[in-house]
Amino acid sequence: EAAARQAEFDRLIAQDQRIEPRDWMPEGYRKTLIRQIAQHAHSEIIGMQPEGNWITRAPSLRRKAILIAKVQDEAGHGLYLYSAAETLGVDREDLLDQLHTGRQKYSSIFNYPTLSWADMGAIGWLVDGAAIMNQVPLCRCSYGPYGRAMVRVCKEESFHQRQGFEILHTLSHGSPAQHEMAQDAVNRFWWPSLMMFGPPDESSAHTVQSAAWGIKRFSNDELRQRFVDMCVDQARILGLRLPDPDLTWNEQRQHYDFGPIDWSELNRVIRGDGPCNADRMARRVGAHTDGAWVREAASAYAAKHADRSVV
Ligand code: FAQ
Repeated sequence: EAAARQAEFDRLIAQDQRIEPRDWMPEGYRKTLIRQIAQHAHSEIIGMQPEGNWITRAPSLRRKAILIAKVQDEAGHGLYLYSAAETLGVDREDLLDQLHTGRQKYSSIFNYPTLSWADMGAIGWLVDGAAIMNQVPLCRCSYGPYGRAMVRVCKEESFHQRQGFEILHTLSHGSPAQHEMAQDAVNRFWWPSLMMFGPPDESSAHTVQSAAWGIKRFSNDELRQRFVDMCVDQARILGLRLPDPDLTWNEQRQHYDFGPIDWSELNRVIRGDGPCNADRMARRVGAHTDGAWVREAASAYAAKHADRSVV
């Protein structure tokens, strides 16, 4: 019977059909999805912090309203993703506990500080841009609940990306000081954004298996290359430079060549030793502790409500 279940799973994957929560799945497939979806969810909620830093200092009411909406969307993406992870038989409380005790990761990019308003532009343009490049193929992920969650998330991310582009475009075409601020933000966020796609293919532990399972549709390096190619033209429209002297069009490859990435930096940040890792974790754990009374009150209210509906 075990062989028949495995064969049915293999058939669904081979025919590019979806695996749903009640279907049998190999333990490794389940574990990989829990790891990736949980990391993704954690990234969304930790990713609220660098932008939250600028809500009170947005340069206009319009910018403030947009930024609040964006950060709220990120909370929503987190909830969506935790719910998708729960369909695999894990508990949200448990996933949060693993984040808080450093047993699960979140994206390296959110461990960099946001030093100026222009960073809101660079995050929108580059970080959300990289997120879209990585997540559009995930809409076709073999696991149904994750793929479906990605459809809505990607629509919202593309709005986020455009608002970032617009912030940078405005600053870049503003006063010399504003242009300088925009350029400085791009200089700081460019290389960390390329690292978001993960280690190079030859040292990516999971790519081959995840591709075979229809979770990953493209490798880390393939998506990173697409992202570089897309950004070069957009930077031109923005009137900003990408901080890479080696960036050149390669006629033969029909892609841009780019300079070497400092992988030791990515490894350091993933290990917990980036500029803001300690800050981000302290803030997250603090918010969770401070929010305990809200969770208790909500549970008490739900219990009371459940009693009443019985009567
Ligand atoms: N940071 O074998 P691989 C967003 C880990 S976008 C930290 O290549 P895989 C939107 C990796 O998990 C950001 N860790 O792994 C937003 C693995 O860990 P392990 C979130 C990284 O999974 C915008 C190990 O290294 N997006 O939040 C990173 O096949 C603005 C080996 O790597 C997603 O999570 C990294 N950069 O490929 C929100 C997308 N790279 O096994 C707010 C979904 C790798 O030690 C504001 N995830 N690692 O536990 C994915 O597509 C994949 O998981 C990859 C990594 C591509 C990230």
